[in-house]
Amino acid sequence: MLEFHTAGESHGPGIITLIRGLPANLEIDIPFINQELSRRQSGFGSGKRMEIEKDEVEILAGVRWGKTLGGPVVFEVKNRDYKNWSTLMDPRGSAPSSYEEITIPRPGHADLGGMVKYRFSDLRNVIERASARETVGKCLAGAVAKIFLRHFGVKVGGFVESIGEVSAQEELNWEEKISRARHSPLHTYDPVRENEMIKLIDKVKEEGDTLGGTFVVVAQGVVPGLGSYSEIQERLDSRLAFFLMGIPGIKGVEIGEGFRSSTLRGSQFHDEIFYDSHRSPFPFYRQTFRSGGIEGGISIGDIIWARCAMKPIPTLQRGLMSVDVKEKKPTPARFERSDICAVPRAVVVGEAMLAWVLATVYREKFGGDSIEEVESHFKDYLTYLESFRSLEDGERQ
Ligand code: EPS
Repeated sequence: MLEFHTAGESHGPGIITLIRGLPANLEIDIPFINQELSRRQSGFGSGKRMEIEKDEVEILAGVRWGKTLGGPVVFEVKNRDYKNWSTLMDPRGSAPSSYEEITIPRPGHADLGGMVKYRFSDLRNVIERASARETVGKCLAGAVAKIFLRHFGVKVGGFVESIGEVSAQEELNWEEKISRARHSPLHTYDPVRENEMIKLIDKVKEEGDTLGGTFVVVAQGVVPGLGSYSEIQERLDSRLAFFLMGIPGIKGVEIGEGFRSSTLRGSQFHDEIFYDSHRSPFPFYRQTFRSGGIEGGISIGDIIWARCAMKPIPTLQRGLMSVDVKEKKPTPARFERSDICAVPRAVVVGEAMLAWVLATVYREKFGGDSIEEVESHFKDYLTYLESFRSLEDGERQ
């Protein structure tokens, strides 16, 4: 079973990612991981923190001379900002003789629930782990998943579709949207709407407010037959929804045109099935992708895609009304340096989670202790998929 865990606080020494279940001999492409980490840091709408951090991975365990050893792998990304917090966030020692506890929870944040749950008097204890800084670890796991998926020809991408009330509208295919988003400061594909989005972010910033939006994540080259209708834990759609919903700030997830499907007739929604003996390895295909490439919890061998809705960041310069939990007095929520809009960065985390879920199902279906064994089992499966084609005379060996 492929699993990842993250540890670390926003202003602590660093973020740790532990991955279990990787096959041995998988080459860990460090420049690629760093590139993914830096994509997560780029995106218009970020606050001052991103000027401090330049995330770079270090490997602490499980890899020798660039290749996995088959045991748990541990990565660390140091927090450069820690040097400014080394007293307040020191893992050793004790609290300084005088410091101010944070006692005003922000509406929409984990502050109040976390304080009650863990019996904290200082909200700093909640803020630090609930921070989106933790998504460094999610992106790292996703980058490793993408490296693993290269062995099976799977590519994962994504793009921002809307910021606040402004939506990208240009009619383009998946490839074009993904490739344009790679070069856009908002990770979107429609330059005209992008200008409007940037203006909107600037305006909302001046108003002391924040913004949400939507993004889409897409996987190409996934074979059919991953996941299962059989049990809830095995469904590819439920597993994808779980990991996408687990990204901080995500309030809605749909697979394909999930919400729109409720308003369409069956004849308008379902993707009809076609056959072409020239398609390899699998000859059955669709011309529309409204199901998001998953039917009955199983991949159908076409593009897989999902859309996420992100709420506006709960840390507002113009603090919303709250209550000081110590004084029990109505007080505006306190402002702590934050981002205005995190949607352009969240899409990178979304891609990471889609890649992660796909890596887990590939890992389960094809087993193996080394990448060589996984590849060999995968090759057998491709031969099986080919058996659905009736080969033309020239193709027969
Ligand atoms: C975050 C607040 C900001 C963000 C941070 C998440 O940090 P700070 O409080 O230090 O200004 O920039 O995100 C990251 C540091 C990151 O790397 O994503 C929050 O409150 O969640």
